[in-house]
Amino acid sequence: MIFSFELIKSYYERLPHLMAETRKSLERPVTFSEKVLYAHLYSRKDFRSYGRGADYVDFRPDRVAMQDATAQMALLQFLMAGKDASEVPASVHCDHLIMAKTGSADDLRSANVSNKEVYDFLSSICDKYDIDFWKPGSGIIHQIILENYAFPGGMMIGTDSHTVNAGGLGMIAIGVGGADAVDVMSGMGWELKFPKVIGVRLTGKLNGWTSAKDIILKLSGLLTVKGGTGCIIEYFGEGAESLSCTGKATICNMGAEVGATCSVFAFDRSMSDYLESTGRAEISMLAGEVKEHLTADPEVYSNPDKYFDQLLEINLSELEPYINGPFTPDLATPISEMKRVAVQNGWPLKIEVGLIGSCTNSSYEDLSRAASIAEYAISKNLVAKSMLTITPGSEQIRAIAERDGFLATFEKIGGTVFANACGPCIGQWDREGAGKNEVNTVVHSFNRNFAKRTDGNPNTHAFVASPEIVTALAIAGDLTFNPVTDYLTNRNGEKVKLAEPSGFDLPPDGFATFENGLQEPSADKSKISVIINPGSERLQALNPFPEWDGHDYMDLPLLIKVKGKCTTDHISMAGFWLKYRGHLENISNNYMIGAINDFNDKANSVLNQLTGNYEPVPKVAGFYKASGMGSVVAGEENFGEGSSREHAAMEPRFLNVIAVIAKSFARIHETNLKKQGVLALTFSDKDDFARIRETDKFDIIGLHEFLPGKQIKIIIRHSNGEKETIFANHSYNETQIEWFKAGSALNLIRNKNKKN
Ligand code: MIC
Ligand code: SF4
Repeated sequence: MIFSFELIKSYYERLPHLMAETRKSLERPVTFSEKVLYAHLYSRKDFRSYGRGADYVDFRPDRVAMQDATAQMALLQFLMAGKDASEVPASVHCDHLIMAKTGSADDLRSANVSNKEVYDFLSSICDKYDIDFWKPGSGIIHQIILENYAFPGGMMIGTDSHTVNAGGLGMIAIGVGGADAVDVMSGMGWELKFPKVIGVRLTGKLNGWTSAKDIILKLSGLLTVKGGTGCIIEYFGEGAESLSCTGKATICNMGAEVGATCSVFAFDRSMSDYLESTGRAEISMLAGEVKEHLTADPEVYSNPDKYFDQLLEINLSELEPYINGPFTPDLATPISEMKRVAVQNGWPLKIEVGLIGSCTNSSYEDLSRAASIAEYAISKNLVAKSMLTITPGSEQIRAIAERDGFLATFEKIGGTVFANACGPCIGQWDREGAGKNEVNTVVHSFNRNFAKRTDGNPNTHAFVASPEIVTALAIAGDLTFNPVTDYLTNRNGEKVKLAEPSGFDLPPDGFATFENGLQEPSADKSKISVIINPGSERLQALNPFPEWDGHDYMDLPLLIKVKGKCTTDHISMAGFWLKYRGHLENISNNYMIGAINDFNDKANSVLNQLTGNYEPVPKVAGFYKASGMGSVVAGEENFGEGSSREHAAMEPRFLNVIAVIAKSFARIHETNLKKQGVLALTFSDKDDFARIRETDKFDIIGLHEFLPGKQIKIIIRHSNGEKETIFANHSYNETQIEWFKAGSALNLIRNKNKKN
C-alpha cells in the first residue's frame, strides 16, 4: 500500500463538502491549518467551532509513521491493545539504530547483525498487523514519508518529533508518543488541544548564500525553543511560493525546535512539481482540482493580522545565512556577526568536522548546492581543512546523488558518505577520540544540537547551519569564516573567494529506479509469529502499569530537582541507550542521567534520602520503588523539550515516580507523561520551585477531586519539620484524568477492547 491512493482520492472527493461544513460552522475566513484540522474531525457529529488554544478535540489522522527507536515501544503497546491489524495505513522505518562509523556499506552490515533481533521483531509485527516495513538502509523516516506517503491537505501522526517535516508537502503532520500511535492504529480518535495558528509571511526571494534553512534558523532565534508551543506555524506570501517543496520541508522539520505542534505551507506549484517528480502525478492532479481548499481563504492572507493568533514577517531578500548554537538550536547568530560573538564567548573556532544530511537537509537541492561549492573549491585547488561527512536521507536520494556525481565530488574533497540513516544526528556516531571529552567544534545541517547529542562528548560545541554553509565552513575549517565576504588561500598560495552555491530543486534526470527497501505486509498471516525472547536484553513484553489505588500520595521523597534545561536527551539519553528502546526495564537505567541536580550541579548524583548517600538517579528511584515508595521530580521551563520518545515518560512510571512538577512542559512530553499515568503538574507560582529543598517530602492531596481546571494541593514537608502548602496547575481534561485513574491510557483501551 505504497501511498494508499484510494484513500487520498476519496478524501479529495469529500473535501469540498467538508469545507462547506467548516465554513458554515466558523462563519469566518479559514486558515489552511484549520481547514485540514476540521476536515479530519473524528466524528462529524461533534461539528462546531472549536476554541484555538482552548478545546480538546478528537481527530482522525490518515496515517501513522514510526521509526525503529520508538516503534518498538509503540508496537509493544499495540500488542497489548488487542487488535488484529492497524486500522489506518502505517509504516515503520529502520533508521535510528544504524551506527555511523566507517561508511555506508560497512555500517549497514554491522547494523544488520547488531540489531537483528529488533529488526526481526519489527518486520514480523509489521507483516502481521498490516504495516509497511522499510528495511535498514532505505532511509530516514521523514524523507521516505515525503517521497512516498505525504499528500497536500492530509493529516498524519508519527512517533518522532520531526514528523512535522511533511508540512513541506502541505500535510498537518504531528510528532507524538507511541501511545498516541496506538490510539490511532486501534481506530480511536486522536486527541489534541486545538492549536493556535501563527502566521509567518515570507516576502522577497532567497539569494546568494541564503537557503530555506536560514529562514527557520532565524525564526528559531525569534521564537526560541518554546515560542511555538501549542501552535501551528502557517507560512504564506510570495516568498513561500518561491521555495522548493523540499526547502519547505526543511523549514517545517525544524519547527519542532521552537516547540510548534507542526508547520505547514499551502499547496502550490512547488508541491505539484515534487509530486510529479517522485512519481505521483495523479495525486498532484487530484490536489490541483481542489486547490482552493488546500490553501487559506483569500481574506486570511490579505488580512493576516485579523486571522492569525500571532503574525511574523521575514523578508527573504534581506535574509543572511545563520549559524545557530552551540548546545541549543535557538541561539541564532547571523554569519556576519559570528566572528565577534564566537570570540566573545570563547567558543573553539577551529572546526573539526562538518556534517551534512539528516532528515532536515538531504534533498536533491541541498546536496546539489553543497556539491557545487565543493566542486568549485576543487577547481580552485582548495582542500577542506575539516573532515566532511554526508548522510543521505534515503536510498532514493543517495542513488541519484551518486548517479549525478555529487557523492564523488564530496569524496574528492575528503568527505565520507555514511549510511542513509540518522547516524551522527542522534549520537549514533562512533567518532574517533570522542571518549576523551576534548573541547571542540563541529558544524552540521541537522536540527538539534543539545549537549552530547552528536558524539556523546559534552564538550563538543555543535552548531547548526545550512548544508551550503556547512560545506563552506568545512573547507575553511574556521567558525568565523564568512563565505559572503571572506577569502581563502589555496594550495598555490592564491586568494580565492568561494562562488555562491547553485543547484536544482529537483533532479533534471528524474529519480532513479532502484531497490527502495520496502517490505509490504504479507497477505497470508497464518505463518507469522511475533517472538519476544524472554531472556532478551533488547526486547521485553510490557506489563500493564497498576491503576491508581484511590488514595492521596503521602511522604513522597524528592528524587531530583533539575536545574535549567531538561530535554528528553537529559531524561532518556539516546546514543548508546538506543539499543534498549524495546526493553523498559533496561532503558530505565538511563533515567535522568543527563539532568543536572540543582543542589550540587552534578549530573546523575542525587541524595538517597533513605541511605544518606549520593547515587545515580535511576538507582535512587529504583531504591525508593523497592522500598514501596513513589517519588517526585521537579523541573524548570519547557521540561521535556526535544524528542517524542515516550521512554522519557515510561521510565519514570516504571520507576514509580508519581509526579513531575515543572514550571512548564513541552507538548509531546506532557502528553506522554499523562498517557503513561505520571502526574504532569505545573507550579501555579513559579517561585515555588525555589522552595524545594534536597531533603523534602511531598503530599499530593485531594486526588479524589481531580477535575479539569482545578488546582492540586501539594504539601512540601521540609526535613526540619516545617511545612509549606503550594498549588499546582494541570491541563488534564476528563478523559485524561481517566488515564491517570486507570494507570495509563493504554489500560483504558485494553479495558474497552476486553469488554467488546
Ligand atoms: C530525535 O531527533 O531526537 C529523535 C531521535 O528522532 C526523536 C525520537 C526518538 O527519541 O527516538 C524525536 O525527535 O522524536
Ligand atoms: Fe533522525 Fe536526526 Fe531526523 Fe531525528 S532529527 S529523525 S535523529 S535524522
